[in-house]
Amino acid sequence: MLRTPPPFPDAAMKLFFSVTSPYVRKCLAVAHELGVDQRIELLPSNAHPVQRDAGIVAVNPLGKVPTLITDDGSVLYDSRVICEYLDTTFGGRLFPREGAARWQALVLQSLADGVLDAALLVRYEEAVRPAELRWPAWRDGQMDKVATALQSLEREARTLAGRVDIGTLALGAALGYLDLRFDAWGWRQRVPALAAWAAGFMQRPSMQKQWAAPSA
Ligand SMILES: N[C@@H](CCC(=O)N[C@@H](CS)C(=O)NCC(=O)O)C(=O)O
Repeated sequence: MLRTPPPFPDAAMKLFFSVTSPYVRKCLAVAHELGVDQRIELLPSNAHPVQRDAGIVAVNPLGKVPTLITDDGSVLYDSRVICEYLDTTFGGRLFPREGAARWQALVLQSLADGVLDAALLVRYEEAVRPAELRWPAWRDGQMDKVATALQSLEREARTLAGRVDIGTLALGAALGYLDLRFDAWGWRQRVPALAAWAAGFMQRPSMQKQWAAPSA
């Protein structure tokens, strides 16, 4: 009898997945750069800060995506740990091993993740929090974090040229999320030098690829 082939040939790792999560996208972009994204089975999930996903909580008490189950059954989170695990396991150089390049890449990842943290809080404020409980000044403070982070990157945009590391991949994921959720905010008009860098970087296959989990 013929068997239906598995949707992810040679899949050994499993990733709790959300199509819109920028942190998941960062991990999958790293996996793609390493040539192993097809080895990761994507598990449909519904991470949510209020209606929590029991399936994720069962393995990651924070209930967040991304959460990775490795081929030996270890559970890894958050996105920074997963990205470093993938790079180490599959012989990458996306995390420079030492010297100034290492700290430059890690700080850029922290800055890009900080943009995401602030943007996601705004997203939850607008999409999850009941209207009567919203606090516009708090939302504005979060968006100001995004703005000051991008202004800092604008001043340093020339240092991004030619780099493909965990910092620039995290930044690509962050800018992609601004496109997805905050298009009207117009980040490109605010930071033209960063936008010029992104116009090239976002053409990378790891930035262009769209992943989807099999339907449940
Ligand atoms: N620092 C974490 C952030 C992950 C995160 O906040 N993921 C969101 C989805 S984009 C989530 O799972 N939210 C559910 C929750 O806050 O409980 C990482 O880098 O992985």
